[in-house]
Amino acid sequence: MANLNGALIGCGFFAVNQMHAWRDIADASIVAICDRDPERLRIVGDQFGVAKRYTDAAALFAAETLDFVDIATTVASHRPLVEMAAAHRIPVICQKPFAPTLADAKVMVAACAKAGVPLMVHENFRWQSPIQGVRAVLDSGEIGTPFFGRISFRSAYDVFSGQPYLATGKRFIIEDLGIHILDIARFLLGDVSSLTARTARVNPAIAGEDVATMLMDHKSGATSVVDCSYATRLAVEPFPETLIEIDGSDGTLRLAQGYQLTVTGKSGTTVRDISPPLLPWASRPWHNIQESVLAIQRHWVDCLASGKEPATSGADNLKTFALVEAAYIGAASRQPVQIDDLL
Ligand code: NAD
Ligand code: 89Y
Repeated sequence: MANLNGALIGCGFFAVNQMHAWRDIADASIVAICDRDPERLRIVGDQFGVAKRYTDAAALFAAETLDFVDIATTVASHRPLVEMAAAHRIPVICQKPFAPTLADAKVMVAACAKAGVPLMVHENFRWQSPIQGVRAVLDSGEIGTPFFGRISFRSAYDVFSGQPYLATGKRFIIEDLGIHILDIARFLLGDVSSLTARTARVNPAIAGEDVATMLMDHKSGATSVVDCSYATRLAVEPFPETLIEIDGSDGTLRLAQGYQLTVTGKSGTTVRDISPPLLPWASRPWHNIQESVLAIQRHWVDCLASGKEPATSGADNLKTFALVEAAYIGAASRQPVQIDDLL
């Protein structure tokens, strides 16, 4: 496969993981980087040996010949940057949350479709190997047809020290973290027809909600509970593990803390440790997320080479984003929200 030349826009806290992962992918290179903060540009450029550096994305697009662009800025800049990529007909990856609102997200997906450029949202949690392991059990038919799921992320990890902006937004856990857990629910149990939500703010030092509980009807007939909290102190801090319970017509699976997967199904009970690998550049407890960054970026390169649509394409992500929007609407109204009415 020919080497793909990419550029990274946004050289902040999380982009460092993306840069490490790009270095591990033989068929792609980051040839230019951009950040409006010259200090971040210097740090990431020096760490990864990238000479071409821009403080202005428009200048980057004007000067470089690119096979793709990887947008790792925070949400406010996603729409203008994705639209800029579409205008230059450059395939684009964009970090989650894809947009500030579902209306913006729809416009961004339409702009890329009109320009004929591939668009993938960096929705990486479903690429974590333990989550892929759960999907493989469902695909094997061992537990039959799922009728119930609980996808749970409860923690008191201090995410604000690395990402201070998370403490200041009116929206917090659903938009930032719940978006991943809702996407995992879709990945495992299929698309959703309706959602009921309740939220709370426990930490008085932040502006948004840090607890969210969502009940969903899936189009498959399954029911799920997605529950997220950054106000839950436990004996052993589980960050950033997603815990999963799925009951099926022929058995059950449980992904418990410590990446222990118990499957009781047609052939009896098995217990396996499906811990993610610790990549050479990764560090605990983030290694689970870091491994998924490599997996999703590899998937992008495969998709560009084969012309396949990415699993978390912009169009796919609208269905996850609609769940985020529905959760905020439903938490405010205390009424169930029909998802197809939003799409
Ligand atoms: P950050 O604030 O540390 O970094 C963002 C960088 O983008 C900053 O250096 C900023 O100067 C730069 N930037 C902003 N607007 C720009 C523009 N228009 N042009 C050029 N540079 C610009 O933020 P972060 O914590 O790295 O988060 C970035 C994104 O990654 C967020 O959307 C966040 O939700 C997401 N994130 C994803 C995961 C995941 O697992 N997928 C984990 C953490 C963060
Ligand atoms: O920003 C969030 C994400 O996407 O994964 C975990 C996180 O860093 C903090 O909630």
